[in-house]
Amino acid sequence: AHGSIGNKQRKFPPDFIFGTATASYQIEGAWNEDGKGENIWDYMTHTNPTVIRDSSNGDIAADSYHNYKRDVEMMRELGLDAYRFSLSWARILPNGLDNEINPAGIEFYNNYINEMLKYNIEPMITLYHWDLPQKLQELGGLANPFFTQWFEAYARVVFENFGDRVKLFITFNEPREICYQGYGGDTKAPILNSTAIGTYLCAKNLVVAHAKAYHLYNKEFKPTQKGQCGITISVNWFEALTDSAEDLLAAEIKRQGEWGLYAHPIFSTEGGFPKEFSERVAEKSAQQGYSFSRLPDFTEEEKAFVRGSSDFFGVNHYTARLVSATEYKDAFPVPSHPDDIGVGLYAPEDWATSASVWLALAPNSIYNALNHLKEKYNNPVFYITENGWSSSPDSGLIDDDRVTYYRASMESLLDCLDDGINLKGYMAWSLMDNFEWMQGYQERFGLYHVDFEDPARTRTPRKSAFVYKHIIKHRFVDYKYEPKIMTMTID
Ligand code: GBH
Repeated sequence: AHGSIGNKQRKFPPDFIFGTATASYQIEGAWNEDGKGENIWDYMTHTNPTVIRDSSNGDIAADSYHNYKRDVEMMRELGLDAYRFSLSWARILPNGLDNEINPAGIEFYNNYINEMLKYNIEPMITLYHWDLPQKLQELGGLANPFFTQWFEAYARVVFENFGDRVKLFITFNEPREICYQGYGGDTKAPILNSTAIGTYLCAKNLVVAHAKAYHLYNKEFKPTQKGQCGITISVNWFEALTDSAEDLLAAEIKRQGEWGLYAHPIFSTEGGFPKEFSERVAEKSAQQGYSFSRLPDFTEEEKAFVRGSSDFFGVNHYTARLVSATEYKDAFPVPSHPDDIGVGLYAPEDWATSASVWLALAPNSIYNALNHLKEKYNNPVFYITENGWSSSPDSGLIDDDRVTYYRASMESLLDCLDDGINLKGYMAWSLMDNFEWMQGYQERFGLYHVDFEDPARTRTPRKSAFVYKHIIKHRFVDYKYEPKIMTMTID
């Protein structure tokens, strides 16, 4: 279905929203300025710097706190319809709770939002993109059931202050990365390494916290503010390596354990955690000598509260893997979340590779993932809230591999639209190079290059920025377009 069909050039409808995405800790810097409190990334990178590949941190990052007008100028250069960014919880509530609100934090986000609105760029706000106030982590963070109350209180402050102008809210970015990597593992703050238990406590509390924020918005704010509130889940595509019954089941279990844990309670008609995966964890827990399943239950009341609690399904999609019941399996520790899933993963060698070990260009994988979600969850409204490609720090401005990746993504989006998938918009990750979590500044995802040696953090458009701009403006993928003199203008 790729390219033009006959003479008919496939086009994006005029109301399809194109944007870019970023996250507070990855771009803002100003980690202790104007009353901001400490968060778990400040704490981890300061007390344990070597967990980051280049021992760096987000103290300054792209310094968007001081460069926000330049950020908005870049959005205008690209001709974006929307911009997705996240709020630093501890910049707004330094201790995490709502008894103390930091006016400078509110003012910063007001300035950022107002600058976008001046140029008709629609802000899309993520409330939580991984930077929990450290004070709340000391109380257990997302493993504490009271987290749901803390998050609801924070959400109220956000809706009250910004909801008059912001109409698209995302509660959480990527529950799986928060719970599996941060609480289960040691590849995100707070590096808790509680794989068999922490992962699942976090999963339960996170979806309930999401639902609390959703219902709060729905009851108290939506009637006057008239916006939408959703969640963003990382949904890479997992397909069976062969057609054997074992591999087909392995792929389904992988999908359930990977994203179904978060999507099923919210988007399915029956609610709760996915069935086969829940049974598997219950069985293993019993074999392992636990008197309870390591995966917590929902009460019927909780199930009903969480079910349907989202106006849209935000999807972060980057890549795919083939799944096998028997091949390519690592030696998983027992008990652990990977052992609960218990499958092997494989990326074919002819998939182009990026600067990130996990990120390969898989054929038409946006379509494959969304088509699956459409069938499973009755075609909700979708946004692709992240999608992008990494290069090495010295790879320069001519990023042909990123151009290839984005063009492939565009074709996949058009396949989604052709097929009646309810897809409303697409956010490229990322507007600019930023602090890439455990990889520090060693992997770059930006449409704009950022010079991290330069105190001004100068931003320069890459070739991919011109190509993306051309797509947004002309609403189709023009393979003949070749930016030669890369001078950016605001059209
Ligand atoms: C997104 O996660 C994040 O939302 C964003 O902040 C981030 O900058 C962007 O991706 C690019 O990474 O190193 O083998 O342990 C995407 C999903 C899942 C990608 C975990 C990195 C680490 C795999 N992420 N994965 S590994």
